Amino acid sequence: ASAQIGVTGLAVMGRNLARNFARNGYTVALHNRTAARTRALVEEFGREGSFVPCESAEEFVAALERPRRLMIMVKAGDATDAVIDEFAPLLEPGDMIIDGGNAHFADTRRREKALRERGIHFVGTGVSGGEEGALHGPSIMPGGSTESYTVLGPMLEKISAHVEGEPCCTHIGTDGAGHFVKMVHNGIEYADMQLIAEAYHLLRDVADYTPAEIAEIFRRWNKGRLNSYLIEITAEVLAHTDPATDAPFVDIVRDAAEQKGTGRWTVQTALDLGSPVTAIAQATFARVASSRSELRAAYRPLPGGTAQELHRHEAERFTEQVEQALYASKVIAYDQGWTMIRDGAAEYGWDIDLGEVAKIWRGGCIIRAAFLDRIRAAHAANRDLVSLLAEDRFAAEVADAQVPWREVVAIAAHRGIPVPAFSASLAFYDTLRSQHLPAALIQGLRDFFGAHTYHRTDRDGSYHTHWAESGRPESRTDI
Ligand code: 2AM
Repeated sequence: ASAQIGVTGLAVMGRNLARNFARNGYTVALHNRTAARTRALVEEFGREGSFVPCESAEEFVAALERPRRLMIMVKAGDATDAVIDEFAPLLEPGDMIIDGGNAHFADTRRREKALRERGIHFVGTGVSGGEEGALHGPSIMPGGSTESYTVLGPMLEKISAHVEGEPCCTHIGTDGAGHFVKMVHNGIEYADMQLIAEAYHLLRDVADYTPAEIAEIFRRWNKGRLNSYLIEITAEVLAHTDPATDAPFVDIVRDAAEQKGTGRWTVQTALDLGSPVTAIAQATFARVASSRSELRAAYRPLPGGTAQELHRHEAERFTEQVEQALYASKVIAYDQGWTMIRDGAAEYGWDIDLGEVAKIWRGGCIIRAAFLDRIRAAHAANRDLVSLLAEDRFAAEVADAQVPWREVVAIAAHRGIPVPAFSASLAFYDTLRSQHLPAALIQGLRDFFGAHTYHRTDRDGSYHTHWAESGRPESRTDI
């Protein structure tokens, strides 16, 4: 036994993580259902470090130092269960199975419980950053026991991305906490991308800029408070021309967005938790709607808004307004994500440090961004922070942005340009800001048709009004 870690499942993510461990000086046992992949890795990259290629499961397990650390990098779902079933009988109490795939956190909770009963640590781990991240340093979100993190943490921290010397890896919480947080990361990613896409749509259709000009605008924004990986690559994609046609790349791509499902999981889970992740939900639905060609065909003949030409100086002013709207919406979307993490932690009993989540997303992952530093600082300064908008600086920024934000959403409505995530974020801001919400009327309607009762502003207790008879309220707590 000579390997500190073993990786089974050597498709691109597993292969790159295995190489990352090896490049960081660890001896890595390699295994794959189809042995050809194992051999290919060693042939191509064997010189990068110390690998122990293994053909059989027994050989693989025997190659691992104790406590064994066995990382599974197979397709999420049934394959993960199949591989666990294959390896668990070969392991001993104290050994660790690390699932670095994109598992649903509920599956991770189930697997962790089953393996814990056999004395095996199951560490469901979010890994973000795609192929490049896996190789050069991803953001890593391990769940599982604290005990497992003591052994595994230093290795994961070593191969993770680093920002200002700090690793983008921390113990998130027990059992499924890591995969839960990874899921919310992806939900936030959906919202961020949708907001960026809406900003592009507005600059293109209202300000009449070309994709190349908009690329320049994003480049400029990337030097300011919006500085982030997604803004950076937006500029690159918009600046790209299709070599086959010389057309802007964005114009030759079909406008039907796809998804692998983590955004959908986030929204489904948010409904169960009662977490109002409206920007993430709108982003997810916007992708779905863009792909419903039969519905788009039915709606296409319908009238839209009215267009007015903008003068150049107006276009420049509008661009600044869009930056404000984008920033404010982004703060809301991220805040909703953090609320959901807090809700998940409360529901499942995870002790999640919300500032640490921001810390480990500063590098390696898709939503890495300068402003995560400030989210981290806000949560670190106040561990009971309910919302980013309860922090002075974020509150001031969003307050400063609110007039242009409203103008941008109004212009979009006038023009008939869909901005579901911008407007959902603004509506969320106004909902939570309002002194009075029409929820009072909803309660009245519920009481009318279903005797569902309501609470009064002037007295404690539950009340039901005798709508058909006296119209008098009757206390339901008294009876
Ligand atoms: P393969 O190379 O033998 O197909 C991504 O699909 C990775 O998961 C691949 O390494 C693949 O192995 C592995 N994989 C998928 N389903 C699997 C299963 N049921 N058992 C073992 N490995 C599996």
